Amino acid sequence: MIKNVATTPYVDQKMGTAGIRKKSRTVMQENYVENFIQSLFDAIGGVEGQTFVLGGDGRYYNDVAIQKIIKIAVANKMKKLIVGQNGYISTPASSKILLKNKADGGLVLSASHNPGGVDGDFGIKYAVKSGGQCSSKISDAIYARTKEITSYKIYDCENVDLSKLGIQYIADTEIEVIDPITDYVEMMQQIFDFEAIKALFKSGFTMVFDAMNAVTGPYAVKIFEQILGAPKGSVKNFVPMPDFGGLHPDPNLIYAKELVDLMYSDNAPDFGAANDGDGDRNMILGRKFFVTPSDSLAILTDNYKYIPAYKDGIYGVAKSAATSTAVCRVAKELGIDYYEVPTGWKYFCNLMDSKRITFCGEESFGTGSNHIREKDGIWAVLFWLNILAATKKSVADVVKDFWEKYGRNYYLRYDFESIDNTVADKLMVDLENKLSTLKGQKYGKYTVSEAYPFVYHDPVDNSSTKNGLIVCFEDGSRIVYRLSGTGTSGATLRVYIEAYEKHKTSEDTVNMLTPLADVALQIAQITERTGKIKADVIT
Ligand code: VG1
Ligand code: CO
Repeated sequence: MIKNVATTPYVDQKMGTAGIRKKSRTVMQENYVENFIQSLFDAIGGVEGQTFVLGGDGRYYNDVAIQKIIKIAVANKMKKLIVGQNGYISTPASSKILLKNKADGGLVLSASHNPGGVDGDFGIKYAVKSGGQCSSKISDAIYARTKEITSYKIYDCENVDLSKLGIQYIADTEIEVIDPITDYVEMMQQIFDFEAIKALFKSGFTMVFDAMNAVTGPYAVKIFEQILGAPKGSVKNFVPMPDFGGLHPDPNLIYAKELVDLMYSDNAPDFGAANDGDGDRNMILGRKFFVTPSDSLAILTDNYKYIPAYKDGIYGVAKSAATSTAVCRVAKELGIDYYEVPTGWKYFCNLMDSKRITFCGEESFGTGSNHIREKDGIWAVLFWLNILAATKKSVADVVKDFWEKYGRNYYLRYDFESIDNTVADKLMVDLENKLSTLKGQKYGKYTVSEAYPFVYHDPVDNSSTKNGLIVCFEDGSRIVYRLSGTGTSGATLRVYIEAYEKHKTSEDTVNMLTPLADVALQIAQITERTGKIKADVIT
């Protein structure tokens, strides 16, 4: 019943920042998923005798793609597949399940924070034994294989019933359908002080968690309402839907509008949070108060002692280069190491494996720790709840006290979307060539102190990765330019702007950063080259 099916290569199956990410209609083309999965299996030397974890965020085509993957895995003689019930697993839960079962690999069917639906996006993330997404070396090998594939193997059988928990066999492959929530919840209970958070809710504390009709809904209902005692109804949009109910499941001030409006109204609860499509991103809000992800990472680090799992001490911390330098100040104060890596969670994994870091984060609403090898949305929310329970402070007071101690890094990301790829590439090449001439240049009150391409040397595997261009100014402000690696149409230029103030900590962020944003446009000639006079999205 193993069929060998002849196929022709697709030339665009290259992974970006986090797996392969395409328009749904692209992925729905004949043999598209089949080619990619067979190429992946080939490139890693086959999967005979191996165990994989498999699931997704439930977006459109999750149900079709998962059946194809199961049948290809069976035909390739995989020993065991651990599949989330109904095909669902959040990205952080998948990493946990992979590590717990010592599986060889994991596949998460998700385009993360990108919209879903037939006209939305689809994607596949591939994790290796260590629980984190594969290195560029492996993704390059997979890409090379996709360009030469001529056939794939698939097992000819009925679709597998993924609704019932338990074990079934297809040929010699064991398919175990698991509840994807249990292990994850247990892990959270081991990390945080659930009793303290329960007491907080008992005292009348209120929260709203917006699952954005995506994968974390059932995890959040279980943890926040059923276990911790948040009032029923605290978790909104908790039923995962294939098109996320039309929402763009990106937890930021723009796309999590319903939550943001509530948190800025007079009926705001004490605490608000949201996760993205696959549950690895988080947004944290207080009453009429927004916590930037960069500050969040720094604040969690500064408050590690309140968390049972970390109270005895932490290793270092890491951030992506584009993330603000707030956490670096905390690391210096705590006397721990800090690292700056390229954008993409995979770059943190070697640092975690080698016990160099405990916490890490990205400006793009991602925070996490060495409990798994992915960023973790619910973990970040629980960390905040634990801090609030321990300190009895409001979110705003926690953040303001932090600024008081360390000063404030005003921070925004400006995205210029759907730029012609050639124009975007040329902009970056020309800008890179210009960097060496920028030192000492004055732009209004800003003088360039240094400008360089960001190159990361991994201290563990000695690999080098170039990602983004950095311009620093004498007053400590920074601009970082890079092209997105998760988009599905044209290029997105991301410009990250940061200004540090030791004492002026209660200004308006946009007012503080607009002059520097104008400088950023000028240095890279963004308007001249793209025709855009301002960013499409500012977060
Ligand atoms: C974006 C973010 C990056 C994040 C990546 C995956 O990448 O900027 O910080 O790691 O998405 O996030 P890019 O290349 O578009 O800037 V997700 O939630 O896919 O797993
Ligand atoms: Co995500």
